[in-house]
Amino acid sequence: MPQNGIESVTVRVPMNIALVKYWGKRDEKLILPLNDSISLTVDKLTAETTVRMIPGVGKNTVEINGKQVELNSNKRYETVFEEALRLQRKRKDHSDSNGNQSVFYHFEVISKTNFPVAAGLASSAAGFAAIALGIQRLLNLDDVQANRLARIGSGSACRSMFGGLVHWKKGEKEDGSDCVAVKTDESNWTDLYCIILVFNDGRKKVGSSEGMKRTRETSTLLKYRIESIVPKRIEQIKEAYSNRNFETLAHVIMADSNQFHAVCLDSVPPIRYLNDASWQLIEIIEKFNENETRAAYTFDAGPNACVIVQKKDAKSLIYSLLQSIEIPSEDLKSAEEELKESFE
Ligand code: 2P0
Repeated sequence: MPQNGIESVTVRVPMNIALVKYWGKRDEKLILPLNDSISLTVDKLTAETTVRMIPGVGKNTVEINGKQVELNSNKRYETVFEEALRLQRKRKDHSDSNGNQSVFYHFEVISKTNFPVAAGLASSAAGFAAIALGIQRLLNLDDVQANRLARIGSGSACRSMFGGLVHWKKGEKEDGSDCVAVKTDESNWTDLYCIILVFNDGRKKVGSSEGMKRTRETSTLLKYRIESIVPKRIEQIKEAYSNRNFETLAHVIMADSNQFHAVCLDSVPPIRYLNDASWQLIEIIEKFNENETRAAYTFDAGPNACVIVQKKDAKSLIYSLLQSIEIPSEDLKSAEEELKESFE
């Protein structure tokens, strides 16, 4: 142990964007959600992560984009490492790659994301999914164990491990054994693009965990959303995705983003994640969709937008965006040239 003499692995894991949002936990320790959620994997935004499992007692360390994470104020990492060691101890073989018996290990994680961390872009999802996948390889864990490991790091991380459209089922059991993420459609809809607009790459004022707790404790709309809205929307997304019905997919995505922000506003004190730029983007998309629904916006716990569009409409959407933000003509020209290269 670690298995196969491997003590260090590097994995690259993508982020995911929720189409029907997860918001609210029924168990904060096990990270069990109040509702199912469903997400699309964004292949090009990744966390490349090296996980080392080092024999002997020592301090765990996590570095993200060149900065050490303060593990005392970020307990989730220790929770994941402790759970990994618990799983390892359950195995019969406790010897390391040299055949030495050892039950003590510590972890070193070095992660690099190619997108802003903690700006409502689900960076923690890709990060914890990468750690879980790394530990899975080191310890030969099964997929359910790895999924749980990702989830107790960050709930939405369990949706980043499969690619394509992923359904995170809340489950019913108290121990969380039926709370798992599954890939729902074997064939990926490959010409869906996700265009990310970063309006603010700073840390958000109300973190997701705190926001979810506040909403669960104070919102009167949340219960209605969970019981009467989410289950239908999950089915609508699955059906629209498998039928490649973009119009229905887009309507459900936008409605659910709006409802998620509505329950945030319905919390006490209210939580406001969208800013003026986010609202401007919503208006641009409404206009772009005037004659035919060709794009869908969705916002997580921050002002940055993710716009989902089919490949055939991506270029015209970007032109509409560039024109709407009135940038100087030379910049527009160079942006157009870059675009040509990206889409041809
Ligand atoms: C989601 N979000 O479904 C929702 C939509 C943000 C808005 O999952 O406390 O970082 O680690 O379980 O996963 C962000 O919350 O929260 C999130 P924890 P997480 O993607």
